[in-house]
Amino acid sequence: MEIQLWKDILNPYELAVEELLVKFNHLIKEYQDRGMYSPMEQVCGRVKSISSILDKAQKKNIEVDKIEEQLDDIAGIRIICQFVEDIEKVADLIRNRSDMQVVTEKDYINHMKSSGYRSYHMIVSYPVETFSGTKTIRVEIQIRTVAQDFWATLEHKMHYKFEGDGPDYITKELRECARYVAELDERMQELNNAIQKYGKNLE
Ligand code: 0O2
Repeated sequence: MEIQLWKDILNPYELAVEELLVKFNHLIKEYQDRGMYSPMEQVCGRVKSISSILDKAQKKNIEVDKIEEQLDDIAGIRIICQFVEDIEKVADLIRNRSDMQVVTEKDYINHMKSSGYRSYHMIVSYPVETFSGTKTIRVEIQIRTVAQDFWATLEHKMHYKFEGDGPDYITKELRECARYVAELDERMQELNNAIQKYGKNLE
């Protein structure tokens, strides 16, 4: 496919990522301005590179002209939370927005992947105003804790380094670390709840 054609395809996805970053970051600011705790700690986003779109399409047997129709994560937003309970709050916040429509949800928080990966995924449809009119595209939103993100970043690095076929001892060690991450998240959540309760009792 010609470069100009790729540019035309990816433009709306770039716009969607830019807009959603502004919107979610503004929301975080609104929480801060009101002196409230924000369930979102940090937001980042990206548009998949052409080479990784083609790689994924090949892996999933998707024809090039069906990529837009069948690939859900050309545009991706990642929302990082402090605590596990924040994840559901953020998912709810997204479900209640009028500027996007939830298409599917995947709960890898309660249903951890065999790799040890934990995250909450939502595919939303989102309209953008482009040169050639309104275009509604799909965006993948990944919601996870700081600790889950730390783990996923390292595992992703390993996955790419060894093209999905990492040494057994590293894969095993990563699974072990995923268990520690889950335990850490749970204990930090309990600690936070205890701190909140103690604060309320003092009041
Ligand atoms: P990248 O480079 O991050 O974009 P499916 O819906 O099952 O047919 P798909 O689209 O792979 O197939 O869905 P899934 O499993 O929800 O994964 C979507 C994205 O979640 C992945 O995109 C990763 O970003 C992340 N992810 C899923 N599983 C893992 C995992 O085991 N480890 C890590 N680190 N990330 C994971 P890409 O395109 O695979 O990668």
